[in-house]
Amino acid sequence: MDRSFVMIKPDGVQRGLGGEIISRLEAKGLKLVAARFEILPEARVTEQYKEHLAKPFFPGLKVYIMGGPVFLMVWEGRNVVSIVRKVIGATNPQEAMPGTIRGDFGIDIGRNVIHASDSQKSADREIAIHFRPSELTTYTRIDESVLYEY
Ligand code: D4T
Repeated sequence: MDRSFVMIKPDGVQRGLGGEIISRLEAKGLKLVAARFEILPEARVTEQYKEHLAKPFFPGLKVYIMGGPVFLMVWEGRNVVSIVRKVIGATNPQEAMPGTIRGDFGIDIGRNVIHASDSQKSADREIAIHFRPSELTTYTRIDESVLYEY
């Protein structure tokens, strides 16, 4: 089964959106297999946002991401990476469609509530940054036999 890395950012945590976000992913049929609530250390923020280190928005992004606790999760399901990207919506909440998490709950691009991996390669890389393999649980959700056609 495929896996994706999802992070409720500090603004999402502070605004009390954690339960709503988890509910949406659970209701979709995705399975939570790992989670941790913490303030990220600088080294993991730098690793997570490696591709953006030279961008003008990076210093502000780092201060914001380290400014409070985040909720790190690994979700599992068939095609989970592309499903979660659709559920969270466009990076800029002003362009994100209503019905998506960013479309419903955000306004500024620098406070876009949630992160999710944008490809399977990114997902594998990001999961490995934040979780040890032993932290990823394996279990069968009781509704799996009716969720999937085959
Ligand atoms: P993340 O990684 O947070 O899920 O966002 P996306 O994958 O949807 O978008 P991204 O990598 O292009 O941007 C990473 C992160 O940087 C913030 N950001 C981005 C910002 O503050 N200003 C900007 O101009 C851009 C492009 C928001 C998300």
